[in-house]
Amino acid sequence: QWTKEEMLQAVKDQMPEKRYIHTLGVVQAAKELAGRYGVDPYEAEIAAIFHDYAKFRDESEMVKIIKHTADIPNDLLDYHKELWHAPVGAQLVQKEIGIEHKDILNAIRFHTTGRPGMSLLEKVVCLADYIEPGRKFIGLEEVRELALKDIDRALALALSNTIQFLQQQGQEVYPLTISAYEFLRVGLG
Ligand code: DGI
Ligand code: FE
Ligand code: FE
Ligand code: FE
Repeated sequence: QWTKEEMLQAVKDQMPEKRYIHTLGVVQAAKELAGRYGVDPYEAEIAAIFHDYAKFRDESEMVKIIKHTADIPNDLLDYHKELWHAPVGAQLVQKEIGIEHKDILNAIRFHTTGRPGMSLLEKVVCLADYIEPGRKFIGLEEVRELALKDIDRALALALSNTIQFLQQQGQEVYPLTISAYEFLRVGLG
């Protein structure tokens, strides 16, 4: 139904130029990871295009959507606003763009926190968001190198870096972020 150009334009309309450039970086990184790990490159691309779709929606609209959407936990409202755009984005991409593909919607929904038992597509989008070419985090080069060899180790390190960073900032870490990390770590043995 939608061409790639139309999807990109729909996203571009939602955000400032800087965030759109980030989105293009995530698309590139997600396609590379998809190729490496045998994920459908088309699904990875669509999820990456839309992953930050709701990033600049009004706070009040996001609150409304979280309250009214049965499968978005309301406890998110007790945590940092930065967490809201991921599940709200999945909901809006379904309603406004018409995407019904569950795995794509989950990749958008969990791109910020991760979750235990992530699908490969979810991992690709979450990791791509962290390693895209425009990012500058401490320890990012190590995650980029790991991403070439072992997606689980790379994602575990990315989540661990994020958790450490938030704790250093005195910010509360959402329990799902912790359990996503724990789940991956147990899997690594
Ligand atoms: O939307 P992006 O900036 O591309 O990246 P993102 O969706 O991964 O993360 C947005 C922000 O959310 C980022 O600054 C880190 C923060 N974040 C991730 N997990 C948690 C979190 N913030 C809190 N307070 N708690 C978390 O568990
Ligand atoms: Fe995001
Ligand atoms: Fe709810
Ligand atoms: Fe992002």
